[in-house]
Amino acid sequence: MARRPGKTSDRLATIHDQKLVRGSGGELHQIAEGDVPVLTTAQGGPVADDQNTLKIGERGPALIDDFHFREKIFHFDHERIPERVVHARGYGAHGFFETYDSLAAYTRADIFQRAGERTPVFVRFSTVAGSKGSFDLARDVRGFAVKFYTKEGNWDLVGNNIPVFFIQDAIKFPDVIHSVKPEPDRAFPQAQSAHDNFWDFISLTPESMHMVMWVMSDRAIPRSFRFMQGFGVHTFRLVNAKDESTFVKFIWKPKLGMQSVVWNEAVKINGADPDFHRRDLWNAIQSGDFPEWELNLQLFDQEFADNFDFDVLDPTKIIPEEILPPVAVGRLVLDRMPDNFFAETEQVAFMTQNVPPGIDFSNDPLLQGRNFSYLDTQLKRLGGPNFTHIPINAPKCPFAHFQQDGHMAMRNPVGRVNYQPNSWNEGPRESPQKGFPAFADQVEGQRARLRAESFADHYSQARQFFISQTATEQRHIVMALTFELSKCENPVIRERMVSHLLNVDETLGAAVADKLGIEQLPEPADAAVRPRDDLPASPALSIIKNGPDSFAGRKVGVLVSPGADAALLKKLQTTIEKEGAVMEVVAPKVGGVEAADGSWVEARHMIDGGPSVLFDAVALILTEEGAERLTGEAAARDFVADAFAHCKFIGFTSGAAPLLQKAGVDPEADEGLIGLDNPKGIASFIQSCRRLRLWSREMAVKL
Ligand code: HDD
Repeated sequence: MARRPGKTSDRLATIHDQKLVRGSGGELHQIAEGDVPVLTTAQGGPVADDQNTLKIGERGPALIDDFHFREKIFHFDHERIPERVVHARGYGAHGFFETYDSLAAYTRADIFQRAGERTPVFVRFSTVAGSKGSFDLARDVRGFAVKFYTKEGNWDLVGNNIPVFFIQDAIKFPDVIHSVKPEPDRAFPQAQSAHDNFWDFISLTPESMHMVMWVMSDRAIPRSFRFMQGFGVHTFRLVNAKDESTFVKFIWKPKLGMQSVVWNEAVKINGADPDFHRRDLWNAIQSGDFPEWELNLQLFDQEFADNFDFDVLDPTKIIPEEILPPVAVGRLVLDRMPDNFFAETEQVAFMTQNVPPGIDFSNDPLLQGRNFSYLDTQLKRLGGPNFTHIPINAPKCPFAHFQQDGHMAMRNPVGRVNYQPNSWNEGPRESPQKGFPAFADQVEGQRARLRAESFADHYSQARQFFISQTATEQRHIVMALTFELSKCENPVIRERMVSHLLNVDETLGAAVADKLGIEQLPEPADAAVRPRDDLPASPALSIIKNGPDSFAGRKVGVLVSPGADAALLKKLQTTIEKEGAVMEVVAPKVGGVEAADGSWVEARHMIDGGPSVLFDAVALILTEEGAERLTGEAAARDFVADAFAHCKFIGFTSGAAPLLQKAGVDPEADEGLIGLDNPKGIASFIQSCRRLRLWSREMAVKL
């Protein structure tokens, strides 16, 4: 029955007299004097009753002079702002960048002048295609945008976790994005590139082939933001105090090493925990396990650029690390979550054109187009030209200008003068010494809409990427392409894609064609430049070849049953934590289980809510009776079967045998199944976990 309060004035008197406050469910709590601030309107007026609109009598009608109601609903109605047209789903954190050594020889940028200098940063990670409410484990590029609040203004390095891009010229950006987003008539699929429009555009855009290799690789399904690289993509310039320029590419390398999940796992994670990446970053930072990346620079001069196989202005090309080794120049540490998601992560405005003196652009046509787009989009998204007044976007150094007025102006020039030059000797003046000079590049040429011939080779580096992968990673690329193209209804698109893949690598093209049931291989696509097959493999491009050899930052899920061995569990936990990893207990019921010694084992998850896809490795600490009982639960069988199929290391007590058997897992199947009963069991389990996955199992499980 609905609550029927008495006369409002009576009820409030009661609340005030007794120092009571209403909880969100309407319940009353006693409070100490001065504990709770009075609820007010946005105008600051104290609110007497926030539970009932103003009415005539008890049963209405409602009255329009209820200004509190009107203001509250008005504000609620306008809570949403347009989501980002790309990279809508993202998650941010605060931290700092620490410069290792002075880079004064290369750049005059203040941030790089002093060893040990710390600069505050805000970083936002994102997916590209999905809307704000989409799931984290979509196969997609991840944004890696860093705002450095330097002493010379904000520097935004707006990068991705992939060092190349789909297109060479910014004019094609709306097309590539339209093609990947939900198709306009049916408004699906959400956060997926597996549909006709995307592959239609891609197969008609050969310059995207290198990027396609990366997006179909495991890079596009990272295990965590903490385990992925970041890239500035374009060639930029560093400019020193003598106005000498050095070209530079920016690369972020995670201290915890790279790691990805497998596709079957990604699909299940999206169901089990759509916020998997957010939660991971939140948990890591809140528990003091601060993620770190090193900023690496690839520095080169004009002579290197002239002699390199490809055009350094072409954003579909990399410079292999083996040719130009990156140099670590500083570290990025994320150590604080925002206080409020909307105020900071949602309202943060990254812009490629935000560079301090000493960092400058190249003529990469993608970068030049971006330098227009990012400012433009903020006007739409944040509603006016004063988005730099929002604290997350405001510089943290002193600033002074004559920009004034406009929507939501928080700061306006003080005094009489709002222009310069002026004869009142007021206000800021430009400084040729300190200001951003723009590098004095010599340019000449005819005005034309042209694509440089030096941008014409679309396949050679795609091939180099493919041959640099381990057999496991190559298999994942074949499976990803097969899955994605299988979702295309139009067979012409599939064949057209295969014709490109044949130019990348014949075995790749043939393998995908075979899985797609294409019996007659198409001719390789026409290529403006003959694809090269002499580029050597670049081991730096493989995730698996560059494993961290550490289990730090990872997570073990331990399935327990009533009567579990508490001492063994404790020892396992201590060993896992010593490794810098985390253990979470999964139990048949909410709450936990009583161990054999009568102690209570607290569980973080109940089996249905804690599938093994949420963990990097699993352990089964079960009694035989407990395992028998779990054989009847699909979630428990899947816990084991999935962990095995996803090539995870599985530690188990002998009591777990019935569950292993029911899940179709032979405890002797391979070295990834490790008995925990023997004295060295736990040590050897953790040692194995450092390999992250037992990839040799994959052929046996044929995921
Ligand atoms: Fe972009 C957002 C990265 C090409 C236009 N982009 C955006 C974000 C990232 C990137 C990480 C999210 C920033 C955030 O977290 O708020 N974009 C890239 C990279 C590219 C790239 C690495 C190629 C090397 N982008 C690109 C082009 C254009 C844009 C060619 C347009 C010509 N990007 C935008 C945008 C967005 C954006 C429309 C949407 C929201 C925003 O800017 O603030 O302006």
